[in-house]
Amino acid sequence: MEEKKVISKTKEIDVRDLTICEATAQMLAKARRDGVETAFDRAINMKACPIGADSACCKHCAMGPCRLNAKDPYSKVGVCGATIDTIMARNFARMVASGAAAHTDHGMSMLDLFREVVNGKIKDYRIKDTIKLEKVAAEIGIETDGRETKDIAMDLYRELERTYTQVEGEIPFTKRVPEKTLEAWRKLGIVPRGAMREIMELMHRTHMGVDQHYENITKQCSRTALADGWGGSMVATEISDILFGTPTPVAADVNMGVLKEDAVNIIVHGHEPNLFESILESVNEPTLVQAAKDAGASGINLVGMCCSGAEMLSRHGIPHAGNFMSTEAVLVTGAVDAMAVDVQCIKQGLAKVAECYNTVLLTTNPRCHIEGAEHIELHEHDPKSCTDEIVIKAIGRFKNRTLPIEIPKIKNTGIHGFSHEYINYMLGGTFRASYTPLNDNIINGRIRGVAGVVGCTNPRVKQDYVHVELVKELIKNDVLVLQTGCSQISLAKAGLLTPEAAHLAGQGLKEVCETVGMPPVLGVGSCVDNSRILIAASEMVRTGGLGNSIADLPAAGAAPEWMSEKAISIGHYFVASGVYTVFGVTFPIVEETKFHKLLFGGLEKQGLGKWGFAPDPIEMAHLMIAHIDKKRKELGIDKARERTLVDMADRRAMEAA
Ligand code: BF8
Ligand code: SF4
Repeated sequence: MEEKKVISKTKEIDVRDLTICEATAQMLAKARRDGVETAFDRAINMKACPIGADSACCKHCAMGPCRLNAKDPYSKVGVCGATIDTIMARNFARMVASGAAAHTDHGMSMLDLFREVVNGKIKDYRIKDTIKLEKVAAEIGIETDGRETKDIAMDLYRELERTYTQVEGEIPFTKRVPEKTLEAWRKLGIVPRGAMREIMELMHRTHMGVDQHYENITKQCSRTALADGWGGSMVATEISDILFGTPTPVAADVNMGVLKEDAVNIIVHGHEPNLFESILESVNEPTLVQAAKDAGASGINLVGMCCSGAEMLSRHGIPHAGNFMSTEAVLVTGAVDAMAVDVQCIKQGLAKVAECYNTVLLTTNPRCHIEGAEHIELHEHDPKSCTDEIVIKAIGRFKNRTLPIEIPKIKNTGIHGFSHEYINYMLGGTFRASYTPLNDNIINGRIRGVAGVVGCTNPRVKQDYVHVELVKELIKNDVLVLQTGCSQISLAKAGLLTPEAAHLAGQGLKEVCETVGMPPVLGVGSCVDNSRILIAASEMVRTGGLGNSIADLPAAGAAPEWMSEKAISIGHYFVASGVYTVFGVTFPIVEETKFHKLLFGGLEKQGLGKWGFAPDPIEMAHLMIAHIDKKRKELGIDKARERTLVDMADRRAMEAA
């Protein structure tokens, strides 16, 4: 009885109130007709716990769990005496620890693979980008002149391993951090030693009865988050580029219309590029292509989702079917013959939906098994045995398709793959690749500032809506937007990752986009590729004219529809790097507490950035723009913008006359 009531309540809500993604809405409507439940339904039926939402509870020991009163936060303490600030800081720190662990473990897997490729034990992958290999090696002080690639690569491996295992000292990529930023970290004692050590220490300090000063906990929190951004995530990005190629702009299709009714459709969803790279070889294997044809298919159609999808989109122009909140909906098409997953952001609910539509759901990574899904492990020494098997299973499912298929006929073409190297080249030209033109256009005011808009989609808000409205408002106000992860896919579906979208930008940004032929919104890749934004920010500081630290830049960040602990870790490493970072949806904190004041203001006074929160996209945009304007004023370049915009208006008026 209870269950019936619950389902009818879900049905009252129009699918168009759940998402602005037309394809997802169409599939949610079909799911309802088919009696299939998704995370959207569960989010409606499961009210978020209000105490947890405020982070006002603790279950770190068996004297509790303890609940404090968010309305009167200082009226109570936990059984051990822990205050609201201690409890919130510990909870927040553990989100950072988990998010940082996810990125750094992913990075370490890439580094393991790199080592085995370099020493010749793995033969299915190879070093694809030797130029990048040498560049990264040189940047962290490895001699490259006249040396064999293999020797440079082995030294690079040994050096980068310190990112994880080093117990004392500073992680290698701190060499990329602008001096003044690094100085602030050193003063605060938050330069990461090694990720393993930082995460371990953070878990220790948040244990019952250890660190009970929110400021001290926050320090270790920053140190751990920095070990993610300038450590694990950066290693994942750089090693993936070295092994699989550095992205350059490529036109590619996004949305569910990339599925083909007459082909064997395989989706890869997850985060590590190795599974996807190998399956790309498998789907081109002549014997497997023939097997698909023998089964009556026109061919094999490989598409991506979420972050591994975003990496393949950037590197190879592989089509992308959608972001996090579309992973169940895409199965409702009935057209997906197999979905192969590895790690992170893989909803357990996929197993049930896959079962309803006879889709083969396969896990491939030893870290991630799902009850009800078949596990075929990917061994990097012989990856093809796993990926060939996935293709064979998909062909088998194609042959036995019995259910009707409905594929939303929506496809959006956009340009993806703006690595930090390419941004450099695009703006500076082949012979004088540099960030100078970007800085010049910021200084003269055509570009007001730069924003990173990143992160998840979350069924607690209308899918894609906050991302799209936020980005539109930013570019309208001449803010150049860099994007990663699920957010990039939201905007790609909205058609903003095209040079033509320049007409939505303000006059100044529009002029720059039209001159260079670039979109006002640049897709830079997956979530670990947020490290590219850090590198771009450092380059901007180094190029000159925009201050001495990342905190001086007219820049801001946002994750408007975030949901994961990884997003919190990313948010915090941006904040610790000096960036004003605004989150939407909800924030795990009680406002006006000491911990809240520290995150939302105190850290900035220490030379770092600060957190912000606004669920409304327009309000969020204007918080970011106000910050950018404040930075322009501090840099003394606020007047230049007014002059430039007046100049442009004059010129336009003259042209029109
Ligand atoms: O790392 S944006 S929903 S897929 S956590 Fe996950 Fe969020 Fe998507 Fe990639 Ni990032
Ligand atoms: Fe309660 Fe303290 Fe135990 Fe947390 S650590 S559950 S606040 S007694």
